Amino acid sequence: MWQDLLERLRSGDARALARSISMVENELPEYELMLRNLPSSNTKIIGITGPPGSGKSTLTNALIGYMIGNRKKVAVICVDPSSPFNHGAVLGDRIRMNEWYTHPDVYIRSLASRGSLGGLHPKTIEITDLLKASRFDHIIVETVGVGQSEVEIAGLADITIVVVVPEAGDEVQTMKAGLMEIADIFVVNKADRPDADLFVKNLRTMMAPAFHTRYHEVPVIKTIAIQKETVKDLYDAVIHELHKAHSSEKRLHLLAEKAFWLIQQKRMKDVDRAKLRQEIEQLSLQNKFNLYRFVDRF
Ligand SMILES: Nc1nc2c(ncn2[C@@H]2O[C@H](COP(=O)(O)OP(=O)(O)OP(=O)(O)O)[C@@H](O)[C@H]2O)c(=O)[nH]1
Ligand SMILES: [Mg+2]
Repeated sequence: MWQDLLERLRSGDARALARSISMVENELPEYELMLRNLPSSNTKIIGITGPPGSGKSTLTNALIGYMIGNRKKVAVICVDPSSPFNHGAVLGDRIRMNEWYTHPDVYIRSLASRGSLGGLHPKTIEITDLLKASRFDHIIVETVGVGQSEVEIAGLADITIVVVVPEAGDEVQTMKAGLMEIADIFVVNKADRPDADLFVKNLRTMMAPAFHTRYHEVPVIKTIAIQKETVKDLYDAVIHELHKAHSSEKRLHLLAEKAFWLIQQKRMKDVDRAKLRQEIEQLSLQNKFNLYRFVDRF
């Protein structure tokens, strides 16, 4: 019964959470009923994105340590691009966050993304809402900043951390514009590399209010994720930005983004290219095809 499952989920039962997630993932009977009855929640979602290999999982691992140290319960979702290398990525995350997999206050789950072009798992919103209904203080969603996923994460997370690594001097200029726009916090990881300071300086100049349209300066934080203690500044910045993200303006913006996405999913549910092609072929054979009459019925 979904009522019973939901009740156990709300009390923080990890097995009920795992079951609810697979129910939603596989659209098992009653999953929609459960979603329709989720309580409202104030738990915030922290998005972490950035180029492949920039150290997102290592940073997340260190962040979990800080959060646990502050007696918080943490859930982490890792969205992996579903490519032939998928297993490698999942394995990578597992190794990187290895020490937390069995901790009672930590829940870690990997989800495959929609396709090789990136983008989030189709049920990411629903799954994070399940986490919000359970007893977590922090929810972290890690996505690789390729394709669409970084844009989508910004529409889902209350704050977005963009993780980059120092590159030779001028290359800051060539950073994907999309990543610049969505960052609430910039992390320059692998600061043990030479030129890290120069890179940070260039990035700060670029992020200064005069250079972009945002009303506040985006913090740029240097970390060496493999040395966990360097993550303290990041943790403090996260807490600071989470307080700022509490505004009703941001909340409404995110809810509208999520509603838009879910409506889009719902409307497009039965529309698929192969089926369209088949129907068009049928109509064409009968010499009845007109593109505009055809799309009218959707
Ligand atoms: N030198 C150095 N290496 C680091 C640092 N942080 C992470 N690494 C290494 O960089 C590699 C990639 O780290 P991950 O944490 O897996 O990076 P990721 O961004 O999660 O990678 P994907 O999820 O595959 O995109 C690993 O070998 C880490 O040990 C750092 O601060 N300095
Ligand atoms: Mg990773």
